[in-house]
Amino acid sequence: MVNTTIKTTKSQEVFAAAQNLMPGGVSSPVRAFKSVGGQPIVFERVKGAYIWDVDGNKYIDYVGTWGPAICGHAHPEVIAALHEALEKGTSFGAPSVLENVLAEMVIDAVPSIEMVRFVNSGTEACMGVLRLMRAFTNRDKIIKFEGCYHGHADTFLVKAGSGVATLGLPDSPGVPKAATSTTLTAPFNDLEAVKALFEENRDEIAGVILEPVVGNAGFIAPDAGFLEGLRELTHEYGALLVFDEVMTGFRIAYGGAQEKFGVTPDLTTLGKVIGGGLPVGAYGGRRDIMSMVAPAGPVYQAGTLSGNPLAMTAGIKTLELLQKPGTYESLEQITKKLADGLQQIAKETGHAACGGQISAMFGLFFTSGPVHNYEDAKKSDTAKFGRFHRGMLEHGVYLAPSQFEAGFTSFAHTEEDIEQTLAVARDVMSSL
Ligand code: HOZ
Repeated sequence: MVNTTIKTTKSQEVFAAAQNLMPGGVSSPVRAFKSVGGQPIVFERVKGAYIWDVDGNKYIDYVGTWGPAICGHAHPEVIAALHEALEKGTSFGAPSVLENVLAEMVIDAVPSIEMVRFVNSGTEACMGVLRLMRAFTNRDKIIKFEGCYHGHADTFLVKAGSGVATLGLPDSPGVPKAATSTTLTAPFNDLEAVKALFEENRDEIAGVILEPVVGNAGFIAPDAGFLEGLRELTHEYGALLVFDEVMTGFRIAYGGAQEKFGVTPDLTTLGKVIGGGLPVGAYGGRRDIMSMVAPAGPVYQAGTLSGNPLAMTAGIKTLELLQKPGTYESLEQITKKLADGLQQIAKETGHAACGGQISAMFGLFFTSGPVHNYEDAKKSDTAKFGRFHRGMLEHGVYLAPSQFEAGFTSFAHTEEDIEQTLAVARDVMSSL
């Protein structure tokens, strides 16, 4: 093996205590190791492409705090900007120049966005956009895709990905039937199924929401023509098209998946990268639709900490860093090396596997594939993924603890990090 097996005594002690204090010992279910076995490691600090646990072990990190850390953790320029902003206060609850700056950067970058509303998380962004799409169309039903995750608002907890898929939960107790009776679902990459739903529910569907590149059922790319087809269908049936780019925004390309694939939705949700590691979400889109949001219009949505100066500062600096020439080329190159390498090693060590990558987002399924949707993803050998995850962790590589999550790289990851990761993967896969 490339590295020695780690000791995680302190992590285990802290996590044991946490389980009496917080449900499952975590602040979000995806952080638990329920589907991969073992216990979460407890973090002490993060820097660049690395994390350190409370026992002093160092790991190469491919979770990147679930997406935001595209510049690497605690980038010195982000930290310096935050220090400066901190001196001016932690919360205003009032307009600031910083909001204008980040809003302009988002509007310039993301093709669909003419106006934007800042919130505090991806969940909030999707809740806001849901109300807006219903208000604008005066229709209640929506179409979402199996395995896509749009946060934990009631209406979206139907065949949801991420932690819901990882834990194999049925639709959540506590969600009133009325809240999900308007949620229609289709398999990802299946235009015929979407068309059938539109036919069966004529003039009732407000819009279609999707992750244009799925990250919450593992990494699943859109088939050629799928996004374009959704654009045509939504136009044909008078519905809105909404891209949930919480994961893909500023990651798949500076302008998100909509820039990469040349398909412009009506509305977009953002999060993760635009907060540079602080809590931020946003939704935006066509000016005529966004003008309905209060106080410009009647659609109510609010937030004490929305547009928070620290979060805006981290977001602005992160987007500035991403504008440096060559950033996305090098993210693509390094992530391709990793994703191709993992598939090749799986093949050479006799495992059925498939995967892929776009820019700084990647995945590996333990199934021969191809994986076009959540049903395909579920054919993965999740027990094998659990053993793979454990082996990688024990030798210094931190992957998302679920077969149904995408992996993330950053421009802090070096060729050497990738080579070390692949060397570990070869050893681990050889002994699976
Ligand atoms: N959306 C993320 C995972 N797919 C992470 C957010 C969470 O903690 O659920």
